[in-house]
Amino acid sequence: MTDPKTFATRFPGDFLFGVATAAFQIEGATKADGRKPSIWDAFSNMPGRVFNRDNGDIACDHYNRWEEDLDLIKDMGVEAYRFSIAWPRIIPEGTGRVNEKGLDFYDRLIDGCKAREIKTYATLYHWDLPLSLMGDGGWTARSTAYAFQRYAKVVMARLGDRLDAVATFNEPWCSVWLSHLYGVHAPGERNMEAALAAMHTTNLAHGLAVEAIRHVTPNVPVGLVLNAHSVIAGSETPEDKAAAERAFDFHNGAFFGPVFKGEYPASLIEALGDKMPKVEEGDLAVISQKLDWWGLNYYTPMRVSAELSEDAYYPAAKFAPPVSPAKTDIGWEVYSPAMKSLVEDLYRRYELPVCYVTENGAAYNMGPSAGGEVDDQPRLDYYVDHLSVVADLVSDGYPVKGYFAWSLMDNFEWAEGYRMRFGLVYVDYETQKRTVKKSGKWYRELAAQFPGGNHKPE
Ligand code: IFM
Repeated sequence: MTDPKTFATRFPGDFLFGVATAAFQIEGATKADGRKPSIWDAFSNMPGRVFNRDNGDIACDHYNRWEEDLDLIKDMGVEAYRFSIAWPRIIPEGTGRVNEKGLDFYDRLIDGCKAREIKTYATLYHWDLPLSLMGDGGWTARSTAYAFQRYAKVVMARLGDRLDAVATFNEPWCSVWLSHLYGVHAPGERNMEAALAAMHTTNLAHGLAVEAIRHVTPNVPVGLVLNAHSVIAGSETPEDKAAAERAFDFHNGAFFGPVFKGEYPASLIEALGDKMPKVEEGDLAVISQKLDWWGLNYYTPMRVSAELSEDAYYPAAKFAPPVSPAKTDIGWEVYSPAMKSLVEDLYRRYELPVCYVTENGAAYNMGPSAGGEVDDQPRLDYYVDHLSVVADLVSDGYPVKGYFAWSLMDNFEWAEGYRMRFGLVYVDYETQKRTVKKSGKWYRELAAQFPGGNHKPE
């Protein structure tokens, strides 16, 4: 086994190690203290959308067990906790009435982190749009961007003084393409025009929120978390290479372009411009305000080849077979070199600020043995493999400042329900017992090497 103490020497002393979660995936208590439904409550209660018709009603019961969970984080020795704030707890109908009890919960959580000397990295939107906003069209409606700006303002005014960093959105690729084009995530739409509208509203909402955050809490570093895709051509043919470039524009450029360059990719505009919503004057300037940091969520590469059929629609790219035989239980190829080339490519293409790896991890579903131990060696290997890439990036001079493992504990894995387990900590959903897995113990030893972490030097 890779010795965590030796491994730690590959990172600078001020490198930040953390763990990440998201509200809907762990909190449960979906009806408590004035929370109203989100699009994920509705989606998961619809037959055929989520495996086993699992929902977020109880999840990890973190809403009630947050103190125990913060103790777990403290015990893991990490310096920071990345969590998300649930919009439907704060402004239950999306617009209008502010729910103080919802804010109180995050007040307690953040104070709990501070009391344990754990840094707070909050995300404002991790996919739980208040269901009421669907009445106006959800993310396809421009008005949702302004509702989000107000929500950002409310959150920052109450909680911002104790946040170490804030992200506007988590993985717009998922809440836009996966949710409005591929129909896999809520609200389950499959329509290019709707998806393009969601894309622009989301980008605009990000920019408007940055404005609001800077106005209310100018000292809180603000960023955006993107699941950038490492798009790799399935072969060296010019057709496959061109397909990979189009796929890059579609999957990455739709977000990186407006945010970091103030423009949508030319190939996207050329192919889909007639289906795009109106981009109003000034929108791109709002969207492209300079950020303090950005977050990379990386799991697996995206291999593509050209879709040559006559009626193929943009980006006319289909998935190509994996190269590495190793797969996680969710079926994702394990291939860490793609993480390195992705970061290099992104810094070549865009002017990016400092980066945190805000998510990385693997689904392996093994549970406790008779003795109660969870031996998840493949997850541990995945972490070593990918953290090794992060260490190489840092020594090559890329400004990667920290790493958050996804996830602290097993949780509601969206359309996969509870069957896919990404945690460093095993959750028994019957009893809500938490058991630190072998990978969690290893991560704890790694994090403990960092004097900047919550383990103070003797
Ligand atoms: O569980 C998700 C998380 O909510 C967002 N990033 C990817 C993870 C694994 O699928």
